[in-house]
Amino acid sequence: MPSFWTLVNKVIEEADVLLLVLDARLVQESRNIELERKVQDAGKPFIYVISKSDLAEAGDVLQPSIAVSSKDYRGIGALKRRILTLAKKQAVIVGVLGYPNVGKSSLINSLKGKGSASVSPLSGHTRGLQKVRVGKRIMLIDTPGVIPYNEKDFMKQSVIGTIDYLHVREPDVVVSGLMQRFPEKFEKFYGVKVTDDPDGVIEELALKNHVLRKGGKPDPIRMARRMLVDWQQGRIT
Ligand SMILES: Nc1nc2c(ncn2[C@@H]2O[C@H](COP(=O)(O)OP(=O)(O)OP(=O)(O)O)[C@@H](O)[C@H]2O)c(=O)[nH]1
Ligand SMILES: [Mg+2]
Repeated sequence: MPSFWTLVNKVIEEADVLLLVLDARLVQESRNIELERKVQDAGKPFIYVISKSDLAEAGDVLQPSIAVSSKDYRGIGALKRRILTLAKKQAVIVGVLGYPNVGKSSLINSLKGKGSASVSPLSGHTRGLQKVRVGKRIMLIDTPGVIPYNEKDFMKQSVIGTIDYLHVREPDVVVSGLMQRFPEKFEKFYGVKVTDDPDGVIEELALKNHVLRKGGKPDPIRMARRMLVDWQQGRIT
């Protein structure tokens, strides 16, 4: 299989408009500067599509952007109109780019109005390029998520779901970081007080939920992995 960047270059070349899909919960973290540079260098019109906007208010941070949700169809009609306005031609090819798991395939299905692109909570689901026609004028190209070379930031990838919950090695580190960043969300979802000792909070939850090791001690790693599932599947909002 060709490398991600080979596919991405091909899509950028072929497309008339590019959608850069970002996660509303972590807009800045889900940007990929290398990808944005390529799109800008190619001189192609693009839109930041802030996906999963049912899970968080992203605010008006990037231009040009539009907030959408594939769960409740928010912003989907408006996005379709924006694409057609930008294209200035009758038949438009639209490339859909972004990290694994940000919701690219789901977005394509919402634009089409029925399931055509395959979706999964595990990252790296879409392989190769998939073309999906929407109405008479729009052809969408679904892509696998872009993982930049030299990306060592496992925290960021775990939080976006680029590394899915099955593959995160240190879920306790990720969940501690998330709790410190979004204490209110975790307090509301789990009914605990998030203190400045996140490991203690994970242990408390492990005890409360009977996530135990042999001998009855709390199992924070297993508890943290469960919490990461809740986060990555969008239950903690
Ligand atoms: N709450 C919520 N969840 C979403 C939304 N869009 C996608 N998801 C969920 O996010 C996960 C990933 O969705 P996909 O559409 O497969 O993401 P992708 O970017 O195509 O992922 P890859 O093909 O792995 O690169 C799935 O569990 C979806 O149900 C949304 O608007 N709201
Ligand atoms: Mg996909």
